[in-house]
Amino acid sequence: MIKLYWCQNTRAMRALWLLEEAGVPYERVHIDIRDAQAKADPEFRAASPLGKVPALADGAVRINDSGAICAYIADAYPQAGLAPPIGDPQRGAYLQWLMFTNSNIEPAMMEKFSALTPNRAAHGWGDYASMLATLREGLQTGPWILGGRFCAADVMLGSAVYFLDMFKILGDEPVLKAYLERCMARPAAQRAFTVQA
Ligand SMILES: N[C@@H](CCC(=O)N[C@@H](CS)C(=O)NCC(=O)O)C(=O)O
Repeated sequence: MIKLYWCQNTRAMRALWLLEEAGVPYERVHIDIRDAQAKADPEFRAASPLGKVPALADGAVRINDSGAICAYIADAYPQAGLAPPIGDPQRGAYLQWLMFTNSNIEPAMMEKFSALTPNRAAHGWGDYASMLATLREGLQTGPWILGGRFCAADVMLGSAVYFLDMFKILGDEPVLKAYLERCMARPAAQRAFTVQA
């Protein structure tokens, strides 16, 4: 059975949300990321050498990146319909948006927090404003990033928008706020975001 190393109010919510969407059995293992002893647990470190959550163990498989974990779960359980299969015309757009959170939103968010001067040409993520504009444009049609079909990329993007909103750096973004509301209204998201250690 899948073992998910998790801590509340962290990026681990993404993996938990996707497991809930998939409706597959899993074991949730709480790792308090503020507790050095808990993070030193050898089984946890085998799955997460950096000592970060989420991390996943499934048989011999070990993954420690939320995007990779979401990709793995969506592909491992095709019956849940959370990823367009290889050969599907939407597979390319799916992969692009699945990666967008960790490759664009996260670094742009950290740049914003650190008040760094963006260098659009040198930085792979452009800058905060162009990242937001790209996401807004992608969600213009909606309701989900691939249109009518909810997928694992929505879990990655929805949880990222959740953090932007929580950190009060989202700004006046009606399209993104409406998307966030749709995401949070999903029963699987509610379960994942409210569960306690
Ligand atoms: N790129 C990783 C980032 C994971 C990450 O930064 N997790 C934070 C919590 S949100 C963490 O575990 N921090 C604890 C630490 O670094 O000690 C992912 O998306 O999974």
